[in-house]
Amino acid sequence: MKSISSFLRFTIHLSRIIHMIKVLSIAGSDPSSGAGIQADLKTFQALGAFGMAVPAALTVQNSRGVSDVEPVSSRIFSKQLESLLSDIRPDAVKTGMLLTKQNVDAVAKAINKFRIKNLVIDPVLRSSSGSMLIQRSAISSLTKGLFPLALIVTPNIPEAEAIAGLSIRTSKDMDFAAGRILDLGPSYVLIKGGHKHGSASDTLYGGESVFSFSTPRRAGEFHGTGCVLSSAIAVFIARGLPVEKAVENAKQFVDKMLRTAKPVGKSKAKFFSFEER
Ligand code: PXL
Repeated sequence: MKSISSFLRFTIHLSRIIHMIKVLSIAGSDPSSGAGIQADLKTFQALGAFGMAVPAALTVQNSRGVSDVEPVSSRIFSKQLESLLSDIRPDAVKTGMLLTKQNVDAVAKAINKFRIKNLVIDPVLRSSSGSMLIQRSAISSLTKGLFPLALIVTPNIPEAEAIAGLSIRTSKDMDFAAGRILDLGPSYVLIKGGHKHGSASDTLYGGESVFSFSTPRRAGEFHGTGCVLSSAIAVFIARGLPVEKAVENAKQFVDKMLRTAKPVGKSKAKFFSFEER
């Protein structure tokens, strides 16, 4: 009896070592690699997960911003999802820039078909430089077709305003917007940048209570913060942490990355180096 239970414990220990946490990003490509699938993959790597990526769109981009976008054709995009997911089962999936209605619909179809439960949606609408990263015709598919499948969606304030259809000035407005977003079907919504002044505060709605996560506001203009945050949340969820804990750990990770971020190009925008210090 004793030998069976120690054998079982040994097997569980071994499976923890052998089992890789696998996380998939479905998002846009950013050649400067501060955002998009490239930043997502770096985040997965930094946090010890096996990262995978299906690009939904290409951007023409450098440290100064996005100057053009083009979708990956829905034919080859759908085939990538089908081929990958029929073989490898990710422990969590994160979506970012999806650009077209066809590609949003293809993601919804794949998430349904492969019964992916740990879905993190970063509802990317615009780049910081102002370029549209989603077509107008795709927004309702994103909110009505994909949000209901999400464990958590992570809008910033302008995205939450656009999705909820109201402007957010007070914390009451934010509560109201969160309620409207939760009505679309995700289990949780994290509204980022709750207080525009003072500390960088994000608010998580959907659980038993509302949680606020504050980290110091770091000086400078940063590239890819939203991509890295949602990717880190996906890794911690893939590891089996409850959503509140996953968000807390991901916020701490982003704050650590902000401390070592540096400009890499001709603009002042700071990029994450993924060095830990
Ligand atoms: O940070 C939003 C974002 C997401 N995905 C891609 C991007 C950007 C911003 O530029 O380029 C591919």
